[in-house]
Amino acid sequence: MAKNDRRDFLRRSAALTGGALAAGGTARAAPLAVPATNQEPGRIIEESAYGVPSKFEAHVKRRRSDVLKNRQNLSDWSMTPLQYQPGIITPNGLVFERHHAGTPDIDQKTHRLAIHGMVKQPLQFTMDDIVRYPSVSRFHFHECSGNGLTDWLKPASTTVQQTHGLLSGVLWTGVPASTLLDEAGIDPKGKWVLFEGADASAHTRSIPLEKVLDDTLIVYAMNGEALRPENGYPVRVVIPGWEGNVSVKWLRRVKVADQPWYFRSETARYTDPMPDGKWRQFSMVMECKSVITSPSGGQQLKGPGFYEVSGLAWSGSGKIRGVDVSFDGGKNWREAVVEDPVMDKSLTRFKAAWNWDGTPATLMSRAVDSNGYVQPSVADLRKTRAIVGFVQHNNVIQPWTVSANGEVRNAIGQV
Ligand SMILES: Nc1nc2c(c(=O)[nH]1)N[C@H]1C(S)=C(S)[C@@H](COP(=O)(O)O)O[C@H]1N2
Ligand SMILES: [Mo]
Repeated sequence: MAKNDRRDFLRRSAALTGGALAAGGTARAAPLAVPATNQEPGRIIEESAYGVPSKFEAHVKRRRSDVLKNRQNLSDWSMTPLQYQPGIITPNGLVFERHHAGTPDIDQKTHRLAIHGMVKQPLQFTMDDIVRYPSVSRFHFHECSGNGLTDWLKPASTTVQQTHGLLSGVLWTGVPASTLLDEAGIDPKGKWVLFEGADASAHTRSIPLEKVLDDTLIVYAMNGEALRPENGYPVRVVIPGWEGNVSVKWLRRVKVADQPWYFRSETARYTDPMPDGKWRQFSMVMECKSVITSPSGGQQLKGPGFYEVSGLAWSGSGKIRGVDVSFDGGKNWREAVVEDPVMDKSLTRFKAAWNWDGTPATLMSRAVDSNGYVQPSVADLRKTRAIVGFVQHNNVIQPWTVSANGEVRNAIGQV
């Protein structure tokens, strides 16, 4: 940029933002005081320690839901603090957890994975065997089908962590499931694949072979290190774009058959009520969804002026094509900037400049995916779904209201 251009750009940005002051800076001419940290040496390197965040970030942690409190903690979940996450990657210590019977402690040296059923050659793998196969690393969102189930029709939760925090963005590393199945040799009559966990729930799902061969991964690492115990150490399944519960953790068994098994997780659970009174099964794709993470519920704006509205969008059936945002409860919509990289079945970051005039406002985002599927309102979704009780697969538009005093509140069902 030439000098004049740059000055011009800065002047235009300042006009848009109303100057640094309005964006929260405290402009003072006085020189900075020299802090104590400038005057004495800091801590020395601890070679054996695993790095942890600053003690001043202790509020950034996974939390349970405030709405559904379990009396026992064995079938439980904790949620990702999306309001504090910049970008599209969730650090491993903040990836949400969901398990049906606690986290097992499994030694990778003794763990075994079996492939059997309709295959030419049943096989058993050690972890050493698995990591010898050519690996792939892929960015994918990870979302529980129960994400949002407490907040369909009226606000129950306060923060975006509680409304949308059964969601994380991860770089998964592992072996394509097709590689291991090829090794065993699939019987041409094979159509479905069972995945079973080594935890006390022996969590099990039936997955169509087509999806397994398409993009399913047998994963041993997340975000550059071994899986965390709570996320499936030493090995789990990751089925991109599908509801979290099909991504079986602590994987010990893969079986091929010509039909699904109709497990409890496919009959009594993980089914959705429909308007005609029937229940739909095998509804595994997580449809296109978005949410504004900043500003979001429980936050407090510091007076009128410039705000960068920012959020996450994702779709289980493709890429994010675009995101529209509204500041007036859906009367007017404006295109947000979708930030690179935009990847298949991955969290995507969007941003929009907003000059808040200090009057009450309602912020909403609406994502469209590469198939042209538009994120629905509750009214839209009610045409095809029955919303009664704690229903799964909630991908409706999330409104946040900003009051004149700057308080941001969950306004689901209010606009
Ligand atoms: N073995 C096993 N796998 C499991 C589960 C479980 O309880 N046991 N829970 C499932 C559910 S409901 C979800 S949403 C995801 C959560 O994965 P995470 O804890 O890594 O976020 O794991 C799935 N895989
Ligand atoms: Mo889940």
